[in-house]
Amino acid sequence: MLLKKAPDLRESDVTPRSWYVRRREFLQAAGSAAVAAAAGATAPLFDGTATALAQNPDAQKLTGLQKSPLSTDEKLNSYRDVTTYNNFYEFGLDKGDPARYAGSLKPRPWSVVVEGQCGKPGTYHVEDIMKWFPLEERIYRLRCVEAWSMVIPWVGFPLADFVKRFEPTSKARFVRFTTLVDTRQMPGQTEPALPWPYVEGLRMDEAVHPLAILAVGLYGEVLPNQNGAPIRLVVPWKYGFKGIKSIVRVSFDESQPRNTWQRVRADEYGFFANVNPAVDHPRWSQASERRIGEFFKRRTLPFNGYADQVASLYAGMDLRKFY
Ligand SMILES: Nc1nc2c(c(=O)[nH]1)N[C@H]1C(S)=C(S)[C@@H](COP(=O)(O)O)O[C@H]1N2
Ligand SMILES: [Mo]
Repeated sequence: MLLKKAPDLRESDVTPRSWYVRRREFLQAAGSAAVAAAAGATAPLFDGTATALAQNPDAQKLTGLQKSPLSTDEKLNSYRDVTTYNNFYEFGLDKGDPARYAGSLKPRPWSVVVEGQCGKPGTYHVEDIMKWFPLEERIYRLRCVEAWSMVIPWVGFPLADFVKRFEPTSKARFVRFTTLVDTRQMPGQTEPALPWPYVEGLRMDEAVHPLAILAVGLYGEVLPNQNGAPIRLVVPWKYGFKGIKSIVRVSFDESQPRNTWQRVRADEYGFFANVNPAVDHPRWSQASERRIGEFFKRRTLPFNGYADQVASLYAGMDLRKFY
């Protein structure tokens, strides 16, 4: 079966065996609400086509979207691929777990705390944030560190616009993002699969690069819970794990944050996480990738194909050392 990868291709093998042993208890802890939400996601994960759209009839549509010229024109992965093959360890380790169990997440009402080295700290409702900026559709490749990729039509706005609105001071050299911690809404957090909360960060010049966006939707609808509702980061030239989901805190920091995967295994996952076919993961090659829905592998491109736009951010840096 195409999507059954060798065990050495999993981020999850860094996690304690107890997770698997206690998985049954976890499923019980996930509760009936999550199980009910899973009812719509019991069909096979992957049907081998990238065309059949089966969007959620109850989802809120996002209208008046600008089409971004920064989009790729590659063939989209299907709505089903994008919403049933996920990494979101707060809901379990299997690719199908987020679609099955993320029904317990309550993405409205939702507020985001902005703090640190900036002129306008505060707490902001996500509905308000969505009105500050014109929403656009941005079609990007997502390249997971596990050597698979997808093409996803995100809806969002430039992270740069968000950052500038809070007037970061000259001391703000990094932007740190934090995911919700709530074991009721995110039952996977009862397990030590990762150190919670999930944390990610960008250097300020990366954060204000026009390719970096905050996404609030995909396929013209508000984000499904499993994709990081209500607001998540998308940085297309970096491995997918930089794309932190369900953000509750944005902090302007003086020093480089320790992101979650670096904390888990610093020898395998760095702060920069730029897609780089020339630097293998210690346990597998990064030279190629499998586009979900395709049989043959593709060559992985430096910076996930966005080198022309972003390579200059790293001029003079040894990308073997700063992986
Ligand atoms: N909070 C949180 N964010 C997360 C993750 C996670 O486990 N928790 N997984 C990351 C990884 S490894 C990937 S590849 C992308 C997957 O995003 P998608 O499921 O929307 O495709 O989310 C990233 N963001
Ligand atoms: Mo990933």
